[in-house]
Amino acid sequence: MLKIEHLGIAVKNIEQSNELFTKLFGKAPYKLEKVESEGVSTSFFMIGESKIELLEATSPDSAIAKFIEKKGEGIHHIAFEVADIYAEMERLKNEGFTLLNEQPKKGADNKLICFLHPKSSNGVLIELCQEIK
Ligand code: CMX
Repeated sequence: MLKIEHLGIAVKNIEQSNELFTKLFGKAPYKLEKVESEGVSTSFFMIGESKIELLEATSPDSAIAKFIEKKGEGIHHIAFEVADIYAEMERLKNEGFTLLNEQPKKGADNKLICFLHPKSSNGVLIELCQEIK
């Protein structure tokens, strides 16, 4: 793994949270993007070299809706940038981690992504991501 690419935060209302986090960071999000396949509306803030992603559910069966219902708003996942997502998925599978998708999916912010089940990583939802070139 190369670095933490972003932290994902689940929010109930992304418009209100964009205002809140714009005040917190002193700058606006650089990108707003809906990812229909994941049932989320997202925004991305760049803080130095680090990114924060806010996620609001766009449907009641989205992972974010379920998360907020169960745990409330808060940190949802940690995403790590990898050089070769296929190789890293194979490596982690062989190490005993549970991959939530067998093939990389297209995620927000121009990335190929794969999630690891939080039950196989001490209760933390991990995302692998690789920039689509
Ligand atoms: N972090 C830590 N634990 C989590 C979690 C999260 N983000 N989401 C769910 N869990 C926990 C649940 O609380 C539950 O724990 P308990 O068994 O102790 O109650 C456990 O994981 C399993 O939950 P579940 O009810 O069996 O499964 P869910 O339907 O809640 O699904 C998960 C959980 C991780 C499999 C699902 O959310 C998933 O597939 N996530 C990957 C995709 C995703 O998160 N997409 C949205 C973001 C997209 C983007 O970044 O663009």
